[in-house]
Amino acid sequence: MSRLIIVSNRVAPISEGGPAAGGLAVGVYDALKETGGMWFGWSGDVLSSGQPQIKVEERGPVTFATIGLVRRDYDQYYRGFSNATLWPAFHYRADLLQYDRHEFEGYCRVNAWLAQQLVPLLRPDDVIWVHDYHLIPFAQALRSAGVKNRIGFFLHIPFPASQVLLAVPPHRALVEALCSFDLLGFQTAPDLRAFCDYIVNEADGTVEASRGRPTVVRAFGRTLYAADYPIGVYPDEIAELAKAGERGKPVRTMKATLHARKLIMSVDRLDYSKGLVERFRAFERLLEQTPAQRNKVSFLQIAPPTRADLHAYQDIRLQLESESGRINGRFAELDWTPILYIHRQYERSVLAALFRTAHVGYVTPLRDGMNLVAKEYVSAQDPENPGVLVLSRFAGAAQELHGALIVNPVDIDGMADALAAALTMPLEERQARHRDMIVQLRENNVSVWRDNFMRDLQRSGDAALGRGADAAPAAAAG
Ligand code: ADQ
Repeated sequence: MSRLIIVSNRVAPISEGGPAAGGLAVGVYDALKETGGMWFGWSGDVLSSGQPQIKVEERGPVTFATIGLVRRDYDQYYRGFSNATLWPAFHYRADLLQYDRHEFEGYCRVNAWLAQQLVPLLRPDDVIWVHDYHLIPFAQALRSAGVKNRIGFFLHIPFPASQVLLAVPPHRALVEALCSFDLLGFQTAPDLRAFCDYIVNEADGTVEASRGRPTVVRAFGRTLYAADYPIGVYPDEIAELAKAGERGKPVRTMKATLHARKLIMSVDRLDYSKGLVERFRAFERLLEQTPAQRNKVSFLQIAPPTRADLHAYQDIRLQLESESGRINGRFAELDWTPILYIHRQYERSVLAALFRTAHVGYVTPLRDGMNLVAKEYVSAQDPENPGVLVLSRFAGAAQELHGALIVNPVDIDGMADALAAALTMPLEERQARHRDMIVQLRENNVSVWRDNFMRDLQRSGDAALGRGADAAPAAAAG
């Protein structure tokens, strides 16, 4: 069997059950620890002087190969083009997009440099799986260095509609770079459609979709495959963790604080794409419009800050602190604080146990590639007495979790209505909705996600060799 090489911007070795803020780290590590292989990428260190050196470490079945970045590379590649240009644009926030040509050059330069670091570690039959928007030019860079291996790419965030992508000045160079991969994976069918739309209408390419098979894309002189592979979780493992944590200290403390009140719970990285301000306001609207819920429900928002050196992230943090203070000031009583807003990270086991305690999982991003929290919340529930998921239609997870109450995250009244409905939903309906979603989560767990992608990537070399549609591999998930 070929060795699997995972490449992602950040390599985050995570301990079993330990804290891991970031869906990519959770999904990728769960997938890699089963098959074994190598995980290559940035160590997270930023060097103020000296030349970064690659560090190779074996941990069980996984080899971690990591390297630091010098300050200028960090600023241009990571902080600049990846997170101030691509992240907002791909989350439909063209208003927050900043563009600097030097940063784009830095982004391409770092991709080429990282590819050069990887080349000596590669064997001829390795299969390379590159992850996410930081590394769009990575296959192009490997090809320039003479690498002939199969290379796939999975985009964890949404792929935007063409009219939004056109706002990123080097959009054509980016899509051309994507076409150097042998297989492109997207989270959902709408993301795949948006990519195909660009290929046909902006890049003079063609796409050949056939039911149950990856789409064959011909553009920029290459033939490749593209499909949707919704990332999953291991629902039964999460349920076990949640059950085991039920009598643990964090849950006991939480229950003591609640005094039999109901709990609405959200967990996110602190990011403007997660719709936190609108979510706080919808909770306020619930208390405003439904006086019976006052002092009967608390809202726990866990949101550890990320990318704190970017202005947009400092702004959202200030805005949320002001909103939670304002709403608490308006409704709090001596024995009740409506919003508990916490900045720290928790261990996965603690989060799972808290999810099980929560009557409502409140997951309302403005845009999200998938959103694993929605899947983790459902997995952690007690099937005999499950909570209700309130889920944004703009989270990729909404394509699969039809048992959730689906909301538009900018419709404050609509979200307040959904919260009220979730808090009073009869047991039978909660059980039926939960059953429906858990079946879906089991059918499409992380192993299925990885296996479907790997199966199609193994066969995708046929596309690179120009054998075209007849050689298209079997169906992708979802
Ligand atoms: P993220 O934007 O990071 O991931 P998400 O999918 O919700 O979003 O993953 C967050 C993960 O980090 C979850 O597993 C969650 O439990 C964990 N986490 C969050 N806050 C935490 C805290 N305070 N303590 C401990 N753990 C915490 C990106 C895309 C998503 C996509 C994933 C995976 O933006 O759309 O679902 O990749 O593909």
